Amino acid sequence: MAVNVVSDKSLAPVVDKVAGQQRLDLADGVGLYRSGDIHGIGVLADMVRRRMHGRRAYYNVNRHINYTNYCVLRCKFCSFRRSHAGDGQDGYELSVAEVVEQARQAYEAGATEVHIVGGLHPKLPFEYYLEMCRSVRSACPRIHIKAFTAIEIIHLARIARPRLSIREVLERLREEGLDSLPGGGAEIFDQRVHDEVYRNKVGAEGWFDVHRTAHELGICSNATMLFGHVEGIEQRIRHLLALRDEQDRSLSGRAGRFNCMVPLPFLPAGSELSHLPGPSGVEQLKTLAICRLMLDNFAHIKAFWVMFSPKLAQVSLSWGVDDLDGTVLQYQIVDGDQSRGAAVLTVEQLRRMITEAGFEPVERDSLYRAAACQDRT
Ligand code: V47
Repeated sequence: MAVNVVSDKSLAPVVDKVAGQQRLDLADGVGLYRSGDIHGIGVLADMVRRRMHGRRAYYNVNRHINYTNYCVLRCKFCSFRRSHAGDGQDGYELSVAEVVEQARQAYEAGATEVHIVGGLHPKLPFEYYLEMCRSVRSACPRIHIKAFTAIEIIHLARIARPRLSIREVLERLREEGLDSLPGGGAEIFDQRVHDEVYRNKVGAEGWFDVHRTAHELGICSNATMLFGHVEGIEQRIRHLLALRDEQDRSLSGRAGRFNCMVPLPFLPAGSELSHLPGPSGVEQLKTLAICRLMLDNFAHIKAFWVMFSPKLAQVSLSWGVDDLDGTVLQYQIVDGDQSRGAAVLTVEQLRRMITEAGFEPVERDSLYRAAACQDRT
């Protein structure tokens, strides 16, 4: 490959490695972030993306369900949580019947997946979560239930009576219908950032413990990185390297794996860090591209359009992204005002976004199989 795909000559060693399909290291990742060559970085990520997926761009038909915004944690980046003791009027918790009703409506409208997460509720018992999976499974027999971040799984292990191990919690949930885990709660795997922004949350060790155990059990999961708050670029690259190492271990001997990487741009509004600007559009595109370049053992890079905006997500298809998540229908995690929580794109809108960007839209199921989506009766 000619070095002139990039105008920043300091990226020449990275160009050679990408051309030779060699792994990038910490210095390469930091160099990419420091470079101002946003076009060159995009071209490199697009080469890798095209090698893996051609011009295919994936989406799914899904619904996100947030069962409660009550949370015992106080993460500074979060605008979603409410205190159960009542520091606002808009705390809520859904009954199992309400969760099932939302899932059923989505299922009947063609959804193949529900993504169910919530705050760490101080009172709901373990049985509530089991019943939720059981009832959604019974109402929507063929839907894929992607539910509970690693942090919620650890919370469930603590509140179960008698107390259960992570493995036992995952096994019980799977018996009731759980199919996979979303990637939330990873934030940035760095102790300094952890202590500054999400001090009371379990750290990297706990997050990896849950995902490792899930993969050992054959339960696939996703990975995330919350970027653009108080972390530095070296911490971001170390985060990606930790995920890459774990994926190596899963791919070489466990029954499950990370299905995709979901970088999440920090959205400051309504959070305790609302004085920060959040990542710029260029920083967002760069991060997506760098994820594609660093994570050579992750099949998919997802730009969750709700957080990036549909327009930036569309452009990101040329910066290494191959997946836009789905139709979504309501999203509350980054919107403190529940009345503004609606977010939805129709299948037609998603497909048009992809086609206009020069890619071929492919509806996928939760495990990235295209054909399975055709039969969902
Ligand atoms: O864990 C919270 C993040 C995550 C903010 O696995 C914020 O397919 C930005 O993980 N600004 C939840 N981000 C969302 C998530 C996710 C979304 C879509 C798909 C998948 C998947 C996973 O959102 C939280 C946290 O890391 N978050 N607050 C904020 N103000």
